[in-house]
Amino acid sequence: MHHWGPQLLMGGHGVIQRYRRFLPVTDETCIISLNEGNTPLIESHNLVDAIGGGFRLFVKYEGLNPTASFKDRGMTLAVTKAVEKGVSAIVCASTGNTSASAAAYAARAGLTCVVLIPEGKISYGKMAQALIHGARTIEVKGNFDDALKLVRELGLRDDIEIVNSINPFRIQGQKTGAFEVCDSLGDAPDMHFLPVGNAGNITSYWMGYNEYRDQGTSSGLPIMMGWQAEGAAPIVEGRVVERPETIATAIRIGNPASWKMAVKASEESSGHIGTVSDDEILDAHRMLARTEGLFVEPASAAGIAGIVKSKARGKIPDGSTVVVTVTGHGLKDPAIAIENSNTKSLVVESDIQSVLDAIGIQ
Ligand code: AN7
Repeated sequence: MHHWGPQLLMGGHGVIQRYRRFLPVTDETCIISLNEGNTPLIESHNLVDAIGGGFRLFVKYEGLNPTASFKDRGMTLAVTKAVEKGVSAIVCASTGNTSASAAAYAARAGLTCVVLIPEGKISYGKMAQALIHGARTIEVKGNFDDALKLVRELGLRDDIEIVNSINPFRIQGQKTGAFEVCDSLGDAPDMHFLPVGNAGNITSYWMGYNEYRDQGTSSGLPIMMGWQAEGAAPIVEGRVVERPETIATAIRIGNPASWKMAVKASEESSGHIGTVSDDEILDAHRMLARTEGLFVEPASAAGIAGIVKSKARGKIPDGSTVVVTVTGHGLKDPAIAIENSNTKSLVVESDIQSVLDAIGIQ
């Protein structure tokens, strides 16, 4: 029998409902959800074969969240808690996905949303999302790190809540990604690959894997393998990067907020945070689309590029179970996809012979 109570109608079947015993909510909490999470974990034989075989690979396809990135897992909790606290507005700095998610959840909750984005440096799809959901969209003449500094100042006010991952509820919500991986596989994987920008997600996964292990739901912990773009690799270089540059605009970040936590995850798990070049990112972007039919945005392909690199260096032991989180959908950035496809559409006259000629068959 269904109970269409107000909480279920608002809360749906998102990650807070499913993992509420691990999250800071009560029976009274009004959950703001768009039914995020429960994304597919897709075994990818073709890609493994293409890079030399020897291990099992599962792709956590986070582009299938409501706003087409993993950010929704943390945003449902951050906005739920902002409403509980009684603020009227939320604010974030973003390379595009956090702002898209914040804008959507704020609309759902009836809150004002302010987003600060680096001028000219977020993809077209993400800009569309901020605008269509009615966020007050401010392009800052600077990069993400400059925008986050401004947001920290705005957050000092009582009436406005920061929903960047410096808000601990974001990390709490995002840890559900690790829970879902363990629930799907029946245990934790041996290795977990993912891109690293502001370093919130690697922090979240490590927290989630640890909580499941500590309460006995899973038996072990994965080796955490994080990947930064070569031109935006502060954690790898051990210094703030003043002018980060990469084609993967989502991870164009020079001073990550969760820097220390990312290093902790890497060290405690005997893992690694490394770099991949823009060319390696683009190759991985195309390879995943061609071999598996999975379309992701360039930043998400950084984790795939990390797998290719690690395999080539003999860092993935034979027989390993490997998971990679691909963080955002390919349609976020169609311009790059068209450029990176290395192919063109053909324009022909509207007759069968022209079409046959174009296809190259008689
Ligand atoms: C597709 O939206 O920082 O290391 O402001 O959009 O948790 O920051 C996005 C980051 C990876 C990096 N993949 O995750 C933002 C933002 C995609 C992303 C990352 C982001 P974190």
